[in-house]
Amino acid sequence: MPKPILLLTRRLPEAIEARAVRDYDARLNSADDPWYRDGAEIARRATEVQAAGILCAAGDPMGAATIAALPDSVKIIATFSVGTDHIDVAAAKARGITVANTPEVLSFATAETAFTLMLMAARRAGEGERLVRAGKWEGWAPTQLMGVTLEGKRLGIAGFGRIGRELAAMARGFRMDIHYRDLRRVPPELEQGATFHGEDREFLGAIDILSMHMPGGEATRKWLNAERLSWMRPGALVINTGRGGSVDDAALVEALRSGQIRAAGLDVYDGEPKIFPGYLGLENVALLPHLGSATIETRDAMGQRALGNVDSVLLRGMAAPDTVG
Ligand code: 8YV
Repeated sequence: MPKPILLLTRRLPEAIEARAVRDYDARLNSADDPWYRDGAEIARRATEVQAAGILCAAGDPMGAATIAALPDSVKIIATFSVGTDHIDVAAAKARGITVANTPEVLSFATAETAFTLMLMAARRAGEGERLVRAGKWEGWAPTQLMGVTLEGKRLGIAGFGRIGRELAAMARGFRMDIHYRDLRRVPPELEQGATFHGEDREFLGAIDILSMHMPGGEATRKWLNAERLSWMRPGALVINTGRGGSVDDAALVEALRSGQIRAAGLDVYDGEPKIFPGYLGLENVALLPHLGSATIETRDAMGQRALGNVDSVLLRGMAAPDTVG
C-alpha cells in the first residue's frame, strides 16, 4: 500500500523529518526556502500533491480561507505547537478535518523562557550584556545596574494552565508568593498554596510581577491595555510568553517610559516577526525571538507528539490523542 502523503509547511528537526520520511510520503520544502508563509500556497501545494495530512506550526496561516481551499484528501492538520490560534478549528471540523496540537511536552521549556525573561527584567541582564559588548563597562560600581530581587515578590500568573503551573513550581524555589487568574478555568482549589483572584483589577493590584500565559485569539485581544496597566502597582514587571496580541503595545511602551512598569520581558509579538517599534529604543524591555519551546529535547518531543497524532489518523484510522475542538 502506498504511504499516505504528508505535507510539512516548515523544515523540522532532523530526527522528526527522518521519521516523517520513513513512515510517510513526506513532502518537504528545500532548505533554501524552508516554509510556506502564505495560506493560498499551502492549499495549492496540498492540492497538487493530494496531501492526506498537513504538519504545520504556530504562526502558519491556517485560517478559514486556507481551510476552505484545501483538497478533500486532507484528513488531519497536526500543529507543531500547543497554540492553535493560527488555525480555524471550527472550519476544519466542519470539513471533517482533525486538528491536533502538542500539549504538555513544551510546558516546562516555555515556563523556563518565562523565568529567563523574569530574571532578565528584574536583574537588567540585557542592559548589562549590551554594556559589556559595547565596550562601555568601566568596572564594578556599587550602584551600577541595580535591579530588584525575585525573592518574596508576588508573582501573578495570568492563564493558569500547564505552563502557568510549571512557572508556579519554579517560582516557589525562588520563595515567591504565587497569585493567579484564569479566564477559562477558575477552580480556586486548583493549586495549593497559590492565591486565586476572580477579578482583573484586584488581581493586578495585588502583584509585583505579571506573567502572561494566555492562548491568544479574540477573547484576550489587547487584554493588557492602558486601564489594566494603571491598576498595577507602580514599578511592577510584565512578562509575556503567551501570545503578542494579548498586549496593547502602545500602552505598554508608554507605561515602560513613565516608570509605571519598571521593566518587561517579551517572547511573543502581535504580527511577529514584526516588533512594535516603540520597544526597540527602550533599555528596560528584554526582547526574545519567540524562543518559548526552543530546546533540543522539547522540539524533539513536540515533533514525536505531532507525528503520533498523524499516525493515529492516517495509519491507524483512529482519533488523534491530542484532537482540538
Ligand atoms: C512554539 C508556541 O515554539 O507551541 C506554541 O504554541 O508558541 C511555541 O512554543 C512554536 O510556536 C512552534 O510552533
